[in-house]
Amino acid sequence: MMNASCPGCKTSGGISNISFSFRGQDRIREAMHSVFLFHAIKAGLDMGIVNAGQIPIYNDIDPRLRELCEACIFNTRSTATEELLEYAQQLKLNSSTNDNNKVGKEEESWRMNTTVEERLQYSLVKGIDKYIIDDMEEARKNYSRPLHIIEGPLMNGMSEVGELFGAGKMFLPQVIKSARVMKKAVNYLIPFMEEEKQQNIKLLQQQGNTTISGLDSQYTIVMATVKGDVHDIGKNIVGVVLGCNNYRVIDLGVMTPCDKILKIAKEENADFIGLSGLITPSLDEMIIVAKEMQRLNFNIPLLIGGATTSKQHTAVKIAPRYHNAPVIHVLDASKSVVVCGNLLNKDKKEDYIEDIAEDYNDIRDDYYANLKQIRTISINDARKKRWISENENFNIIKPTFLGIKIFNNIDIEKLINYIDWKPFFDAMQIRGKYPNRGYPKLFDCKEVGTQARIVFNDAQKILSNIVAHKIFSIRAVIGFYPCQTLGDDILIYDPQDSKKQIATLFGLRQQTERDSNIYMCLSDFISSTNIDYIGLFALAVFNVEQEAQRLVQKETDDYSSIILKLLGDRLAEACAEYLHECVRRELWAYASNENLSIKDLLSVKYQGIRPAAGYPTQPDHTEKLTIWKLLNVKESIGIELTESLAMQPPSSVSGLYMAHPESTYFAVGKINQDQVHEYADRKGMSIKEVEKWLSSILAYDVDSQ
Ligand code: B12
Repeated sequence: MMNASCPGCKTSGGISNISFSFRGQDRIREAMHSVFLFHAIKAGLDMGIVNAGQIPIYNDIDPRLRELCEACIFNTRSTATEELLEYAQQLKLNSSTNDNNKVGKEEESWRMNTTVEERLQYSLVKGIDKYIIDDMEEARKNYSRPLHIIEGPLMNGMSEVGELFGAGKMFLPQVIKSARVMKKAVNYLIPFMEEEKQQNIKLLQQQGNTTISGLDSQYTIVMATVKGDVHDIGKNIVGVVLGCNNYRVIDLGVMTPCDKILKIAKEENADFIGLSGLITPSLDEMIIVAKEMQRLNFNIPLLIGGATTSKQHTAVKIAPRYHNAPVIHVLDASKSVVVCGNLLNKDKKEDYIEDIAEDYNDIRDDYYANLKQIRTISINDARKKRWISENENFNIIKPTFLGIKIFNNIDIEKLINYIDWKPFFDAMQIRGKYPNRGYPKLFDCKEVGTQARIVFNDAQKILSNIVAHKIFSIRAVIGFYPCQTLGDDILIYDPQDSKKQIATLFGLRQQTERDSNIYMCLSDFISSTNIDYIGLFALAVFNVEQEAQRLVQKETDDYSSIILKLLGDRLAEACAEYLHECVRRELWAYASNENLSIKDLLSVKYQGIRPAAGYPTQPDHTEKLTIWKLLNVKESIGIELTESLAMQPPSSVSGLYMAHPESTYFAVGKINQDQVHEYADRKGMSIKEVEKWLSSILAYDVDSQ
C-alpha cells in the first residue's frame, strides 16, 4: 500500500520488535524474524534491521513452527498466539531434557525421507562433506550424464549459497566450506565426465566432427595475480565466492605475465578478466594489462582487486587505458558477485556501467583538482625543518654483535603467542560490531561471534597440525651495522671497520605542508655526529604454498588451504614481532629490562621502530635490494626477490631496526619533483625509474607532464 501511494519512499524497521514478547526463546524469535522477512521482502520491504547471523533459512524452520509464526504474523486465527506460546513452552521443556543426545540425532535426521537432490542441497548449504560421495553415487544412478548433476542439484545448491551470502545470511568461511563440498562433488564426477568425453570424441570423429560442448551456460572469469607479485589469498577467496555463484573460474595463479592472461582469456572465451596485486609495483603491471587489452581489441570487463589497489588508482590510471569495456575496482569478495551480476544483468547493465563511468569521472576530476591543491615545501626547506631529538645526550648502545646472524628453524610454538589474530578475521570478512570489535571480543558479538569461534577453532586445529608435523619452517637473518646519517641517507659501515662505508640506505623526507612544521625522514633517528647503529632483517615462513597446493590438489580443500595461508602470514608477522623483542632485550639489548604484554607489543608500546620498505615510512621497495646485498638474504635463508621486488615465499617480511627512544612511525606522504630528482641522483637511478617505483606518492602527475 505504501509503495503504491508513496513510490519514492523506502521502508525500514527493527524486525526484532515483532518477537519481543518471546525474549529468552531465541529459536522462536529467530523463526519469527525469518518468516516475517520472507513475506515482508516480497511485499516490498526495503531494509530491515536484524541480526543476519541468527536467521534460520525459511525452508529449514520446523514446518509446524513456521505455520504458527505465519498464523501469528498474519493473524489468521484467534488462537494463533496461544498455540505459539504452547509450542514455545514445549520447546523449553524438550530442550532441558533432550540436550545431551539431540545434537547427534539432529545431525543425521536431515537425511531421512529426503531425495538425493534435497540432501545435496543441504550438504552444500551447510558445508557438510561427510556424505557427498555416497550422494554423488546415488545421483549418478538417477541422471543420464554427470554434467546434469552439476548443472542440476549441485548448481542449485550453490545458487542458494550465493543468494544467502549475497543477502548477508551466510558468512565467508561458511561459503568457503560450501565450495569445498562442491569441489569434492565435482572432482568425484570428473573421471566419469572424462570417460564420457572420450566416448563422445570417438563418436564425433567417426562422424567427422570435432567440437565438444561443456558447461556452455556458465560465465567465465580468468583471474591472475599480476607479474612480479606473489600474493593470492584475496584472489583465491574471490575465486571461491564466484565459483559458488556458478561462474567458471580459471585461476592462473601468481606472477602471471600479461600475455599469458590475455591468451588464456581469448582461448577460454572469458567474460571477465580479474587482476590481483598486493604491492604498489603491481599497479603498473595492471596498467600494462589494460593497455594491452585495448591494443588487442578486447571488449570484456576488467576487474581490479587486491590490497594495494584502490578505486582512485583504477579510475585515474587504469580505466583511461582501456575504453572498450568497463574497468572496475572490486573492494572485496562479496562485492565481486554484485559487480559481475550487474555487468551480466541485461536490465541493469547499461545503468550500472553509466553510474560507474560517472563515478570514475568524478574521481578523476577530484584527483586532478586535489593534486593542484597539494602544498609542498622545497626539499631544502624540509631538511632545515627536520626532526631533531629533544634528548641530545641520548646514549647510543652498541649491539651485542655486529655483522650477520642466521636463525634456521625458528620454533613455531614460541611464535603462537605473538600472533595478531585481527587480520585473520579481517581476511575472513568477520568483523564484530561495536563494542565487540576485534579479537577476542569478537567472540561475544551476537551477529558474528559463533562464526568467528568456528573459524578460529578450525584455524587452531590446522595450527596444531602444522606444529605437530613440522609442516612450515621459519628462517630469519638479522644484521647489525655501525652507521651515520648524511643528509637524508644512512651510511652503513663495515662491522669490522666503522670508517669504511659499505652501503647506503636512501631516505625520503616529508614534504607536504604540515601544521607541526616538522618534516621527518628515517635518517633523523640516526646520529650524524657519532657512530650509531642500525639493524636489518629478513624472515619468511617456508612451505606454506606447497602445503596449500597439496591440500587443494589432493583433498580439494580450499577452506583449509586458505586458512593455512593466512596462518603462514600470521606466523610471518608473529616472527617479526618475536625477533624484534629478542633484538630489543638480548641481541641489541638497548631495552634489556623490557617486559611488555603481547597486547602492548602489538600496540607498539616498545622503544624503537621496525620500518619496512613499502610501508609509509619508506615507500621505496628498491631499498630491499640493499638489505638483500648486506644480509645475503637469498643465499643465507632463501628468500628471493621478484622483478617487482615482492618477496618469495609470500609470507615474508623484511625491514630495519632503529633504537632511538623517540623514533616513531610516520608517513612520508606526497613528495615533489625536486626531491625525486635529487633522490634519483643519489641512488644513481634515472628519474623515470624513481617515478615508476614511487608513483603512488608523487605530488604531481607523471602522465600529464
Ligand atoms: C596481511 C598483510 C601482509 C602479510 C601477508 C600478505 C599476504 N600474503 O597477502 C605479510 C605480513 C606477509 C605482509 C608482508 C608485506 N607487506 Co603487507 N599487508 C598486509 C595487510 C595488513 C593485509 C593484506 C591482506 O592479506 N588482506 C586480506 C586479503 C584477503 O585481502 P586482499 O588481498 O585485499 O583481497 C581482497 C580484496 O582486495 C579483493 N581482491 C583481491 N584480489 C582480487 C582479484 C579480483 C579479480 C577481484 C575482483 C577482487 C580481488 O577481494 C579479496 C577478498 O575479500 C595490508 C594492509 C591492508 N590493510 O590491506 C598490508 C600491505 C598489503 N602490505 C604492504 C607491504 C609493503 C608489505 C611488505 C612489502 C612489507 C615488507 N617490507 O616486509 C611485505 C611484502 C611481502 C612479500 N612477500 O613481498 C603494503 C603494500 C603497499 C605497498 N606500498 O606496496 C600494505 C598495503 C600495507 C601498507 N599500508 O603499506 N603483508
